[in-house]
Amino acid sequence: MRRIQVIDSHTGGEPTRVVVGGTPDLGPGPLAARAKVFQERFDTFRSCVVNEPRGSDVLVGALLCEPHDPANTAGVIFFNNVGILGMCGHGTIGLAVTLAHMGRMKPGEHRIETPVGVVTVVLRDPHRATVRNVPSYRRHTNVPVDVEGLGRVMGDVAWGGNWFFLVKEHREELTVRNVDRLTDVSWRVRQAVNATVSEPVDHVELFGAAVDPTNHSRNFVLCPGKAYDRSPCGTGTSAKLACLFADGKLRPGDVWRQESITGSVFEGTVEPTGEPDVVVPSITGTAYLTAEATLLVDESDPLKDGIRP
Ligand code: PYC
Repeated sequence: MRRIQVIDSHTGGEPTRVVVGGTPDLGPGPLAARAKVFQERFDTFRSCVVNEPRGSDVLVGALLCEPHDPANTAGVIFFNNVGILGMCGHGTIGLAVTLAHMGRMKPGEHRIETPVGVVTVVLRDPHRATVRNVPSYRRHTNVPVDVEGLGRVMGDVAWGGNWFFLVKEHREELTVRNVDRLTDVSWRVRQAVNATVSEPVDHVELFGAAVDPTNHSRNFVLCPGKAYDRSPCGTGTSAKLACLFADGKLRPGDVWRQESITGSVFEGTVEPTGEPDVVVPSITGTAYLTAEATLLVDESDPLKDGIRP
C-alpha cells in the first residue's frame, strides 16, 4: 500500500490539496524543470491525487517541493484534473494557510518558487494571505471570435500566470444556478479562441455586475479541465487587473474587489513594472483548512491512478 499525505483547504470555496508527504522524487533544479519531470514521468501521481475516486474535477493539487534557492520558503507545482498549472492564486493562499498550520510559515513575507517564476506571499493571519503574483499583461485587446451557437464574442487575451480570455459583453446570467450553461458557453468560447489566437488560452472569464454593491465586478471562470472556479481565481483576477490598468481604469493604490460566482471576494492591487502595461498584481484572499488525510494507493486497484476525464 502506498501512502500520500495531504492537507486540504478551500480559498473562497475553491479547494486546494497540498501534497506534504509521499511525493515523487523530481530531482534537483528550478521548478520549471521539475514541473517538466512531473508532467512527463509522474502524470499518474497527479491523476491519483486529484481525480476521482480520491478527488474531483474541481480540486487543485499543490505539490510541496524543496526550493531551488534555499533562501526561499518553499517551491510548489500546481496541478488539476487535466495537467499542470503555471501558477495558481487561490492555491498559493491555500498553501500559505497550510504551511502556517504546519508551523512552516510565520506571519510576514515569504518567497515561493513556481514553474512560472517566484511569487511573494504575505501571511497576514492564520486565514488571510496576499500573493504578489508574476508580472501580468494584456496581449490582445477586443479580439473577435466566432463561437458556435452564440455568434461573435469579443474579449481580451491576457497573462496572469495562466492564459485567459476575458469577456465583458455577453448575455449570460452569472449565478450559481446557471453554471451548466456558463460552463457550456465558456467551453465553446475557449474552442473558438484556440482556433483564433496563438497563445495557449486555457481559462475563460465572463464578467458582469457584482451582486454585492461593495464589490466592483463578478466573474465566472472556466478552468482548463472544464471545472469552474468557485473563487474569483487569483491568476484570472491578475489578468483582469492588467487589463484594467492598460485601460487606465485602475491606478496603483486602488483596490479592486473581484466577486466570484459563489460570492467570495479577492482584493487586488497593481504595481507598474516600468515596462509598458505590465503590472505586478497582488491578490488578497482567505482560506480555511478542511482536512488532513493520508491517501491510500492499493497497487491491485484497477483505478489506483484515478479516473482521467
Ligand atoms: O486561483 O489562480 C487561481 C486558479 C487557477 C485555476 C484555479 N484557480
